[in-house]
Amino acid sequence: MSQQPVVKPRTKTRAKVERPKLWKVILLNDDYTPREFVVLVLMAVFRMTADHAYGVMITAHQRGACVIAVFTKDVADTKAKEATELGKSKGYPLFFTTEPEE
Ligand code: TYC
Repeated sequence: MSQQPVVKPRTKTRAKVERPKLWKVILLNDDYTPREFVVLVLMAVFRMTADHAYGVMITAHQRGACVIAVFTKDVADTKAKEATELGKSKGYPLFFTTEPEE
């Protein structure tokens, strides 16, 4: 008796679970907002330690911008807006923006 290859149809399907796209929150440098204020905003809105906030602030100050963290779009937009508003409330041009991660 000759052997036949057993060919099983693959009928199993696997649900595709896509991860939500993440968005970067970016801090932009400006010439007017005091460094200490930037640090306070980073600590308040992004729950950073003083050291981490200082590092992020100084990076933005020296390079023009610094990626702060990634979140889902809603959270990134809300935090960027909240942080920008804090600066605005004191008359500072402090600005946070968001962009999608590649
Ligand atoms: N460049 C500002 C100054 O010299 C400080 C500053 C740092 C402002 C980072 C914004 O994202 C910023 N007072």
